[in-house]
Amino acid sequence: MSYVDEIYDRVVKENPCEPEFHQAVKEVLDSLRPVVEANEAQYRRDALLERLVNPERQIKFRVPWIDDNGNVQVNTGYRVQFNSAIGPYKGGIRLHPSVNLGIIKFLGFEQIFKNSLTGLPIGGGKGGSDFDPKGKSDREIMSFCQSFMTELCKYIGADTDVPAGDIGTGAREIGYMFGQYKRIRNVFEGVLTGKGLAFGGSLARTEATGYGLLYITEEMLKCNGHAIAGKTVLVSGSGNVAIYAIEKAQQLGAKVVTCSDSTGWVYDPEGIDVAALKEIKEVKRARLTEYKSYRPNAEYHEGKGVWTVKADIALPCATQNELNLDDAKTLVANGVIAVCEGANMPTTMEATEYLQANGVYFIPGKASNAGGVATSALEMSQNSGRMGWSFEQVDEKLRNIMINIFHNIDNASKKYGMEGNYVAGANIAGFEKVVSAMNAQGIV
Ligand code: NDP
Ligand code: 2IT
Repeated sequence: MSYVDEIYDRVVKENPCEPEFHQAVKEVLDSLRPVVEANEAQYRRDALLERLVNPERQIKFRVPWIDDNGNVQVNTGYRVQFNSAIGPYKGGIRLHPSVNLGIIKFLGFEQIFKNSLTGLPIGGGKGGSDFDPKGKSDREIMSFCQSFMTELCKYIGADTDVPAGDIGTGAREIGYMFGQYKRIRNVFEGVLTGKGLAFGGSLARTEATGYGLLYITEEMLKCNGHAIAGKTVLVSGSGNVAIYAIEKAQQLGAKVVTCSDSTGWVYDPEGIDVAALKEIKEVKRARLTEYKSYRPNAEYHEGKGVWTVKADIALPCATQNELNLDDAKTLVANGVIAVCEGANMPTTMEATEYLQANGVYFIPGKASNAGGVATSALEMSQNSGRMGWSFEQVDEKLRNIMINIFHNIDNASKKYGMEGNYVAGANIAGFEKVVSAMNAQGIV
């Protein structure tokens, strides 16, 4: 049996009931076959793949907090410190009832390669909790965040592990966590990114993931002879990534006609009203059902349906496995030319293969949503240097990073005879830097 297959089988056996982690590992290992085969004897001797798929450390802890009725609630917290070969662990904190160890491991594993692709010195990690922020008061959110950080602060630090936002964790949660870290550890340092601008946050971090997604999409289309201006775009989700993806797509001259949340989706044939979306989601923290009161000509539908609308480009920006084989078939039948992932692993493996087999340009999240973590690394640099850059400076760096990522993954796909396969290109290019650092640092 090949080394790659052996390792995949072991991952499935040794990490039962973690299907998302298996999926993320399978996608990466399948892409790495040509590289692994060319170096098999050395990689086997050094147990390189065994070390790659085993987190350096994983922490699981109790998070007790008091709700507004005076009752104690208990959630589970996680931090998986996956790989520090090229820098301190870096990755977000997800707060969602679906969180479990397997989800955090899939995200942490993806983060290793994503962070490598940014070209900046950051290792891979991820954390989170099964806490559900929906419907909680500010006081309850603070109570949870403080308790979560009371334990997490023992394991993180500006040069050790730097968490950030993800689903359910935005500026409010990062603020409460930062305050508690500072109080307990008595250090004011860049231990979290996505901070408020008044206490070390970076301009353009809020926009970075969505903007970065559009910068790489634009570059990829340009290099394949297409323009983004005039295209019709489907976006799913209506959170941080989706909102700023829509905003930048519109600035680049595209028309975005959909967005969604976990209860329903909107079709606005005149183009999504971003100001309305920001007010509904960022200010009121309300549901998308409210969108119709701002835009009477828009349609609101319960359930899932974004991918049924005819368009040129699809940008899944909500959550994992939200675009399946049936959706991929509908998109292809409707003439979509590109799918670029804003979320982490939103496209199932079968759907990805179908899209690629039908000539759809496909950029995987670890490349196309890397603008968020890249800008987090820029926030870390500004914090270490005790300075701040302008919005334009950060945005320009972000744009250059995304353009570099595209050429890096494009070149890697060509180098291994898989031109245009950006999944293989991203996995290989991300892996090469990590593996060279791991080799240089010996067996650790
Ligand atoms: P937010 O919490 O801001 O928004 C998430 C959006 O996705 C909401 O509209 C939410 O709807 C929807 N959603 C979440 N879970 C589900 C689900 N199970 N089913 C259907 N809809 C769902 O998160 P972000 O925008 O920050 O994150 C979105 C994706 O992007 C995630 O995959 C995240 O890992 C990834 N990502 C985020 C980065 C960042 O910088 N924030 C960077 C790189 C990747 P509802 O509100 O109803 O739950
Ligand atoms: O998935 C991701 O890359 C993020 N949620 C952002 C991580 C970060 O450290 O900014």
